[in-house]
Amino acid sequence: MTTASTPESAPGAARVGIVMGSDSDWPVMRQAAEALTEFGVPFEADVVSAHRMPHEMIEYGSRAAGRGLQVIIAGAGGAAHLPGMLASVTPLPVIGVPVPLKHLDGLDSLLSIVQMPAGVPVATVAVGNARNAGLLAVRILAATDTALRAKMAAFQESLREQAYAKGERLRA
Ligand code: RP5
Repeated sequence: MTTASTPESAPGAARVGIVMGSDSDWPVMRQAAEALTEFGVPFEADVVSAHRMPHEMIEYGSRAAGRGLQVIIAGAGGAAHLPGMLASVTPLPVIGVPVPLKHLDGLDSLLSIVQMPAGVPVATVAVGNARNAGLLAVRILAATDTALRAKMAAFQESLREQAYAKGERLRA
């Protein structure tokens, strides 16, 4: 089901599944793929629409853990039911990305994803911030992956150095 405009995968068996309701979400969702690529985390990317392909969506979520995926990143816009529905059929952590559409600035997407009932969590990032979804997936994996944790610590140090450099430019 991979679309022409999405990468099929990064090298290695996918640890993270990136899914989205439409290939029109890809310009936002590709930021998650880029973050995972930076950390060398293998992923797969696909279109799995909750409303247009409900049976495939349930199959994707039901089979994800058994196929070796460890985290799912799901993005959708508008009536964004994909992350929540996946979370209801998989024991894996699901990170939701509210994709902003033409109307309502993504508030509809955000509320559709974040307002989950108790017992079925979706870790929701800011509207359009798929990069943070990728970074959060890295952190989840890093909890049991010391090499990845070291990479994340180095990345965080680079953020600190960048912040210092900005301050130095102001003081100069
Ligand atoms: C949602 O509808 C998708 O996730 C996308 O954000 C939005 C529009 O989809 P297209 O009409 O562009 O395919 O389900």
